[in-house]
Formats: sequence, structure tokens, C-alpha cells
Amino acid sequence: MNRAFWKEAVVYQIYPRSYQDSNGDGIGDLRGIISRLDYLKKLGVDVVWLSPVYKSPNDDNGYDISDYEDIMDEFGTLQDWEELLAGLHERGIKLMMDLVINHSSDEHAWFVESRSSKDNPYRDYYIWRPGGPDGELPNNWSSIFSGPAWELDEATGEYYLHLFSRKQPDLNWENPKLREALYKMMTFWLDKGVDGLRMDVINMISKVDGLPSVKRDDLEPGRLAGGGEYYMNGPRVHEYLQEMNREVLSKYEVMTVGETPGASVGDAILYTAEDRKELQMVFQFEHMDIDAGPGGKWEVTPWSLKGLRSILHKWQVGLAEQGWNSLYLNNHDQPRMVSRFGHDGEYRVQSAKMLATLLHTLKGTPYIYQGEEIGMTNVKFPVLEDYKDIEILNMYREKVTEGGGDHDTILKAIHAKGRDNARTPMQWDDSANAGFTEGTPWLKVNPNYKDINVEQALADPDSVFYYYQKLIALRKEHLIMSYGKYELLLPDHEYIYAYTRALDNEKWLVLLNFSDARQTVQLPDELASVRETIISNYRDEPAAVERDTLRPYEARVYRLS
Ligand code: TEU
Ligand code: CA
Repeated sequence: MNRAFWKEAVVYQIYPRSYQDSNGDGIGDLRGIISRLDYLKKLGVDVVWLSPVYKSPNDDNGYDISDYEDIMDEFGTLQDWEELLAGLHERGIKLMMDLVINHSSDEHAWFVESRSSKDNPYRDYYIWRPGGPDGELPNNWSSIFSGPAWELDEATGEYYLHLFSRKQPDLNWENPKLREALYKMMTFWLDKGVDGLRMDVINMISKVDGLPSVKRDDLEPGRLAGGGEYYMNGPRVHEYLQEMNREVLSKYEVMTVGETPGASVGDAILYTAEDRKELQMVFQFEHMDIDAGPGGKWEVTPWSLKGLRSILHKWQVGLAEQGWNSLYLNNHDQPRMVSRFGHDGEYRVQSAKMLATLLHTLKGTPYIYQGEEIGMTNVKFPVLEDYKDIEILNMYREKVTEGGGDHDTILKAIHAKGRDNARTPMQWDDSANAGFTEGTPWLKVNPNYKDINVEQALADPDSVFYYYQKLIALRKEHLIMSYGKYELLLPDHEYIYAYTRALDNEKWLVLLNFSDARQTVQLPDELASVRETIISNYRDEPAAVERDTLRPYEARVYRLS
């Protein structure tokens, strides 16, 4: 057992734009976060991951950075940020910053220079290619935010690559000068006392030489295709991360997590095995793709516990000896977990607690997304105009406005999968705009804030909040939660996820009912003796004889020995 802070920590993600507004402009800001630090302390989290707060024209809410060493005007100043860091540290909480270095904003000084002429010293900070003789694009890759991944720049007549929006040009990691500039910037923040880095799409920084077009028999000429196989987990990504580790990370005590869509267990081992000196853990996406169809995330497809469990199980087993798991069911890019994997009606509270039990009793580091700790749900805005996310708006334009698709079908898909589900303002109380702002919120508040809010949760001893508080506190008392060996039980049960954790002479049993009906479990005899209940999400303990029946969304954790 190789103990480390980051294996025992619980992380809480803040999406600053939606957390707390302090000055009535409808946009969350740093002073707003500062005013909520005691709330975070009460919850008990160890680390706050702050989504990007750097200068940005906000084409993608801060994931398009125009100055890496300054703070976005709407969020405050560098001085506010220093105060936030000090306030967190005073409370024993560490700060993890978001590092977006696959791309910058097109308004970053480097790109302004880069686009100005072909022989500008910054030209090679980005990825430029000429078009074909008949005005064809340099290749057939599509952007993750719809349309081609290439934009023609009039000044030099060449195209630049943007895997995300056209205001997010990809940086050219092949250029050692660019890498050096990024390492310098990372050092700037680490010297200020930043404790952790979450690295945005870090597995996309190395593209296959020659940027080949996707070749598929069914692809007519001129049609776009994903291209992920040419830029995810690319040829030099491990070399770059090892260099970054040598040049920067190894010089500090810093917690790291890489966001890696499309990474397999094998890839994750390469990123996170301790002797490779790259990252500590990654966010894998297989369980997030579980309800996508062959046509992608907007083709909403039913998921089953069997499918979800087999993915999570594979990752538990795959990273048991080498590497480390991150544990998450939602974040600022995903729908709310209680709406997606639980029940956001009658069993909202029970299912939020059941899912929390899963996240905190699997082996790995749990990440809580703001509002998850009070069981916030998805939102169903009735009209497209209520949505603000560039991914949603570009997709709608491509599929409906230009593609002639059906409005109702797409709106339904947005209700199920849209990123704005996670981005509606934090629900603090039942006053106007949920206590988020005294102005007009940049994105509408979820209308259920009168029932679901922090004030209500803090007043109710049975709330989701206190359940999270207890899970986090338990982790501080029981090393088995961080380090215990995971073993799956009942591998074929349709509705129950059951497993044990074991460390030294101690063994825990976790039983989770993923359905809205009673379910019966038959456990092996040697697991029938229960020493004590560690935590459960129904108030009354079932009588001993009833132990093999789980109520809707019931979660129980027992100590067996
Ligand atoms: O996301 C990367 C990513 O590929 C997806 O999660 C994507 O956002 C989308 O949801 C796929 O449907 C990261 C950030 O987390 C996201 O907020 C940014 O928009 C994106 O990178 C670009 O920086
Ligand atoms: Ca504000």
C-alpha cells in the first residue's frame, strides 16, 4: 500500500460562472466563491478544482484562454484569486487549477502573432496547413463542436486546426518553444502555491504525423469524420507528459488529473503508472459514453446497470495494481448524475445517496461536481433560446437549422445530454434566482430551486448533503475506502451492484440497488455475518431477516470483519 494524499482526498469541482455571483452582474465570480468557503469546509472536501478562471472571451466559458497569467474580468482580479487561495489554505483545502493547453483562444497574443504572417516567429505555435488545389480542406476531420476542424484565415490563405470551436485553435506541441512557454506558465502558477492541475483534453496534444484524413468505405468525398484515432493518445503524448513531469511537475508537490476522452484501460496505465512519471490519474469516458448511439452522444440510447457495472468493474480491476482511478458520474460537461443514473422524481434523495455511495466506496479518488451534494437535477428549458452552450448551439444549427432535422427530437436530446444541465446556477436558497445572484443570471436557474437548495439541505438532517458529509468523514477514518482491494459479487444481477473491499483483516460489503423496485440478493454464506452498518441511505435499519431485500435505490455498506 503506497499511501498518498491524492489517493485519500475528495475533490469538489467549482464551475465559477455558476457558483455564486457577488456583484449582481449575473455571473459567478471569485468573491462569490470566497463567500462560500465555510460551506465547503462544512462539507469536508480536501481539494477544490476550479474550472478555468483565466482571461477569456468566453466562447467556451473560459476553456478558450486569451491570457494564461491573468484572471477573467468577469471573475475578478489576481488579488481576488490570491485571497481565494489563502482562504482555502486557511481551511486546510487545496486548490487545483484547470490547465487548458491543447488549445488557446484565437484572441491569445500568440495566435494574433501567429496568424499575422507565415514567417512570424509564433507561426509554429499553432497548426497551419494549406488547402487543396480546388479549395479542399487540409483533411476531413470534424470539430468536436460541429463543422470542420479547419478554419481558413484570409491573411495568409492557410487553414488552422481547431478540434473544438473556431475560437480555440490547437497549439502545436511539436514546437519545443511552445512547450517551454507552457511549462513557464505552469511554473508561474505553481510558484504561487497552486496544489493541483486538472489537464483539459491532455491526451489530444500529439497528432499523428501528416494529419491523415479518416478513410472509410462509406465516407463520400467531401464528408467530415471524427478523426479521433489521429489525435487521441497520439504518438508523442507520453514523451510530452514525461518531459512536462521532468521540467515542472517533479519540482512541486502537485496533484494531477488528465482529462482523456477515448482512453482505454491500457492507455490509462501508461498515463498513470507511478514509475512512468506522467500523471497521477485520468478521467476516463467509457461510462459517459454508455447512453450514446452509433451516431454519437446526441443519439440518446438506454443504458443498463449491466453495461455500467461492466465498465466500472473493468476499470477497477484494470487499475488495481498499476495506475489509479478517478471516480465521477458528472461534471460541467455532463448531465446531472441523479437524472441520468438515478431517479430525479420520487426517489431523488435515495438515488442521489446511492450513487454517492458508489462513488465513495469504489477504489479511486472521488470527484464531486457542485450541486451534486444536494442532489441537483437536469433542467428542461422549453426553448432553444434558453441554452447558452456552444456545443449545444452549434449542434442544433448543424442538425436542425442547416440539416433539416426534427426540432422536438433534438430538444429532447438536449434535455437528456446537454452540458447546460450541469451549468444552471448553484441553488443556495429559495429566494429569487436561488440566491445565486441579485441580477439576471447568465443561464436560467432550474425552476426546482424552491425545493432543492442548500438552505433546505442544511436544515434537514436526512439530506443528501449530510450523507456526503458522512461519506467524506468516513474516508478520513477508514483507510480501506482508499486502499481496500475491490472484488465484484453477483456479476449477473440485473439491478444490484454488489462488491467487497478488503484491507488487512478488514472487509466491507457494498450493496447498491439501481432500480425503483425492491430487489432480493442472495449472498455467499461467508458474507452473511454483518458486524456493523457503516452507512445506509434509508433511515431505519432493516431487521436481520430482511437483510437480503433492498428497497428502491437502497444503498448499504456493512463491515463484515
Ligand atoms: O472537454 C472535452 C471533451 O471532449 C468533452 O467532454 C466535450 O466537452 C463534450 O462534452 C463532448 O460532447 C473539455 C472541457 O471539459 C470542456 O468543457 C471544453 O469545452 C473542452 O474540453 C474544450 O476545452
Ligand atoms: Ca459577478
